[in-house]
Amino acid sequence: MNDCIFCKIVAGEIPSNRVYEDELIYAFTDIAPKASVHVLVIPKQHIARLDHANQEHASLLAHMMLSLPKIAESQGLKNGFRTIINTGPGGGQEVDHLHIHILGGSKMPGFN
Ligand code: D5M
Repeated sequence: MNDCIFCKIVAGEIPSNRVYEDELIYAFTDIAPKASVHVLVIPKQHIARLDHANQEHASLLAHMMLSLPKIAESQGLKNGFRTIINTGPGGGQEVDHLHIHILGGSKMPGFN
């Protein structure tokens, strides 16, 4: 966990472009955007992957989900957005700290 780059972002040890923060979650722009708006929403608590979460994390996960629309709208996505959670190597997860991608605007990858 100490080597987790997203934990270091939460701690302010690695710079990030913060777009939202509260007591439980932190949101910042993706360093390699795949769309004109590309934000990552993470729990401040280290949870490596979605499939490492359990019932103890239920309220935190709900808070993350319910925060997505206002974070997206704050970034100008008034007409909807896409969310992606990559889980494990089979899901293409590269950073082992749970994160929800918010994508919107042009050049969105994935399913249509
Ligand atoms: O997505 C991991 C995402 O994390 C990927 O889109 C790049 C992004 N990333 C990696 N390092 C940083 C920093 N330092 N700032 C902002 N964004 C970053 P995954 O779902 O794991 O493939």
